[in-house]
Amino acid sequence: MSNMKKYNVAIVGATGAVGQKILQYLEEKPFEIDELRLLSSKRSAGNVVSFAGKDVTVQEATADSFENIDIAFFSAGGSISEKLAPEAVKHGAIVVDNTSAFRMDEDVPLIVPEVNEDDLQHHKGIIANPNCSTIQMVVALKPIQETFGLKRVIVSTYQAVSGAGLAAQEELTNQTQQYLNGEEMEANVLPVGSDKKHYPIAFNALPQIDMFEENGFTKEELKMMNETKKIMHEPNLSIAATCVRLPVVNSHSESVFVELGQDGVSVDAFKDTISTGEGIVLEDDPSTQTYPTPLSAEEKKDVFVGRIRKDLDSDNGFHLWVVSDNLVKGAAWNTVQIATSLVKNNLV
Ligand code: NAP
Ligand code: 12T
Repeated sequence: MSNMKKYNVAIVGATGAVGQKILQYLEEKPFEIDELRLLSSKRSAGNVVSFAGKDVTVQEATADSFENIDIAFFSAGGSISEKLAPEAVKHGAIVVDNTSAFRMDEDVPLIVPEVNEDDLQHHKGIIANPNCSTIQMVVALKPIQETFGLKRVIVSTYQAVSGAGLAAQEELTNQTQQYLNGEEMEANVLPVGSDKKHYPIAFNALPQIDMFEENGFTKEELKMMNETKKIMHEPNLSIAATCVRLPVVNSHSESVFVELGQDGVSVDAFKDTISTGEGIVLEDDPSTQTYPTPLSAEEKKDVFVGRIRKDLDSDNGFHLWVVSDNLVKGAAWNTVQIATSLVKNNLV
């Protein structure tokens, strides 16, 4: 990289599922780091984490944690971002926020670099990383939008427990063990830690991710719908989502139905367009049973697409299956890509 300036970086939520992955991608040196400040709650303060061969002691995140920081990654939940991101900005840092706190604010760019990198130009200190399920879908939709136009999207998700944090991952492991031992499964975290009821996720499927809203959709579903319109600059797109949690550890899968802006597109033309999309790997061959799965996508940075079919009744309708690692492209890798783009374009 030509720009050899070194940056001071903070990670709020460094000990969490997403924070640990951000560390992993920063170790690949997308840009030069001078100081790295790892922040968490009181609980993990004092823990020692190794980064690029050096020990770094985790500190409690407070309003004063951001002195001299250039880039601050936030991944500790929405309420912590609401409280501390403005403090980081006051100290001159640029915030890349992984929570839903600021995503729909008009002043906050909501960025997937393959789709709308240019929206970074008018940032005011806070940049939002979209929801994991939104990110992988818009990467797949981008080449379709550009080549054929988009009229309507209907998506159903098959989401991994890792999206709900380390506690949810542990809950799946424990319940699986309990079930196999013939014991009663204990449920305390999913579908939503703070909601009234909890259901087992092991050997199950839960049609609730995040809280319900008055209109019957969950917040996760509404995030997918609203964030997609904002990122793709398609305020009038018809879009509906159903979000379901499965007993899968990592990687979200999505069954997506799209209606194109034109009729008569062939399957071959549609596949060609998908295969040229940035950040997309086409894995699609029924004759060899080739299609992406959560396990095949794990730890990879790309969005994988397969099962492309033309609808049998609607001449502008196509079906596709979209899989990506929700902690990688869905969270940590996308935030590191955003920071790298800020550095590259002298926006820090
Ligand atoms: P996690 O594994 O539960 O980790 C939570 C992290 O936040 C830990 O580092 C924890 O520190 C820290 N934390 C908790 N309370 C804190 C406080 N009061 N002050 C400072 N730090 C605190 O969760 P995760 O899966 O990494 O997710 C973290 C957040 O990222 C989520 O709440 C969500 O907002 C966001 N997220 C976004 C996406 C996406 O779609 N892009 C995906 C997943 C998560 P301790 O070790 O001290 O507890
Ligand atoms: N409820 O960043 O539970 O908006 O999988 C990401 C993942 C919210 C978010 C999950 C969630 C977000 C989940």
